[in-house]
Amino acid sequence: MKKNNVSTNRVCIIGLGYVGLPLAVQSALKGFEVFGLDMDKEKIKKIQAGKSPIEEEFLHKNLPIVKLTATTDEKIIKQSDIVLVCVPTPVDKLFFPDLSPVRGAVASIVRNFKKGQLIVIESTINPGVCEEIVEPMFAEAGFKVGKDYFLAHCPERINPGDPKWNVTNIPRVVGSFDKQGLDKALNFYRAIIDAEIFPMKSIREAEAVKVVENSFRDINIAFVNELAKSFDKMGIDVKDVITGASTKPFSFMAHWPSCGVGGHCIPVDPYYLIERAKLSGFDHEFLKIARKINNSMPLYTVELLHEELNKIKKPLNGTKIGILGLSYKANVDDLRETPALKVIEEIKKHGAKVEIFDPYFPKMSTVKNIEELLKKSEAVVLVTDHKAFKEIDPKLLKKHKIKIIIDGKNCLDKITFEKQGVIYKGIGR
Ligand code: SAJ
Repeated sequence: MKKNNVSTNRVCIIGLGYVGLPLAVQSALKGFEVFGLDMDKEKIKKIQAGKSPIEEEFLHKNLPIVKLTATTDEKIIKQSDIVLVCVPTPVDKLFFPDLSPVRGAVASIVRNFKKGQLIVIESTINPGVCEEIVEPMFAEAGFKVGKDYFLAHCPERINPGDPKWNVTNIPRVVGSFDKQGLDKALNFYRAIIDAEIFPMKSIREAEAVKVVENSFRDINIAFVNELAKSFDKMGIDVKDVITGASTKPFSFMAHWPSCGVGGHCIPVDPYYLIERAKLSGFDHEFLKIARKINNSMPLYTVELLHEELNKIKKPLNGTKIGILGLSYKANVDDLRETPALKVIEEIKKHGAKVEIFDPYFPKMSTVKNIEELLKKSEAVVLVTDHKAFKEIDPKLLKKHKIKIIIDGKNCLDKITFEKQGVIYKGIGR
C-alpha cells in the first residue's frame, strides 16, 4: 500500500462535485480517512445515503461501499492532515475569472487552521493565483508557507462521461512552493492514483499547465469552426476533410466543428490566462480570436436554419422548431456554458415557437420524447449528440413531415436523411 510512505491519512476534500467526489471516493478506496465538505445540504444528504448526485459509473459503483464522512460543517478541516480544494472556477457574464469560490474555500481553511497541513488546490486557476491570492491569505493570518503549512497545486483533469479515463488512472502534474510541500503532494497522489504524477519546477508552472491544455483544445476547435464557415461557402464537407486529414499518422490532431463550445473548462480556462497575462502586459490576441469564433457558433447555427427555411420560403418567425438536446456534450447531464441555451434564445428572438427535448433534462423539456417533439415541429435543430439522437430513424422525420434538420454536431448521416426528403444541413457540411 503506497499509503505507508505518506505521513498522514486524514483527507478533507472541499467541494464534492464532478472533481471532488471521485477524488474523495478514490482516497477512501486507497485507505485514507476521508471527510467531504460541501455547502449543498441536499448533496450531502445524498452522499451520506451512498447515492451519487452525479451521473458517473465510478461513483455509482464505489460510493455505496466506501466510508466517507460528508458534512457542511467546515470545522471538519481542523481534523484533517491533507486538504484538497475542488471548487468551481467560473467566469462572469463579461468572461472575467471568478475566484470567489477559491477564496471562500481558502478562508475556511485559514479559519480552521491546523499546523502542518498539506493544502492542495485542484481547481483550475491561472498562473500566479497560489502566490498572489492563496499564500497571502495564510500570511495575513500569520501562517508561513513551508513552515506552518504546505501549499501545492495539482490541476484536476476529470473528463465527465469518459468511459476510459477517470480519477484512478489519469496522469497528473504537481507543483509547490518548496521541496517538502512537493514531496508531500507527490506522495499523496502516488498513493491514490496508478499513473504518472509529474513534479513541476514550481507552482506557477503547474498552474500554467491546465490553462495551456484547455486553451490548446479551444484554439483547435476554433480552427475547425472557422474552416466550417469557409467550407460552407465553398461547398466542401468539412467533416470529410478532417476525416481525410486524420489518415496522416503524425502531427495532425482531429477536432470537430459544432454549434458551440460548452462545459466548465474549454470555454472558460482561456480567459484565466488572457486576463492574468494582461496584468503582466501581454495581450493574447490569438486566444481571444479563438474564443470569439467559438462564441459565434450558436448564432451561426441559427443563421443556417434561417437560410434553409428561406430557401423553402418559410420564415423563422412563427415556425415550430424542435430542439434536440440541452447538455453541453453527449450523454451527460450538464448545462454549464451549453450552446443549446444560446441557440434557443436566438431562435425565440426571431419569433419561432420552440419545443425542447433532452432525456437528461425531463423537467426542462417541453415534450416527453423524440416522437412527440417531431410531431410538434416543422424543422429540427440537433444541439447535443446524445446516443439516442444519433439513432433517430430518418423515416420518423418523413412521417412527421419535418422539412429541415440542422445537425449542430455533424453526428447524423446526411445521405439517409436526404433520401427521406429531409433537407439536411450540418456545420460545414
Ligand atoms: N467540442 C467541439 N469540438 C471538438 C471537441 C469538443 O465543438 O472537437 C465541444 C463539445 O461539444 C463541448 C465543448 O467543446 O461543448 C467541450 O468539450 P470537451 O470534449 O472538451 O469536454 P469537457 O468540457 O468535458 O472537457 C474535458 C476537459 N477536461 C478537463 O479540463 C480536466 C478537457 O481538458 C478534455 O480535453 C476534454 O474533457 C476531453 O478531451 O474530452
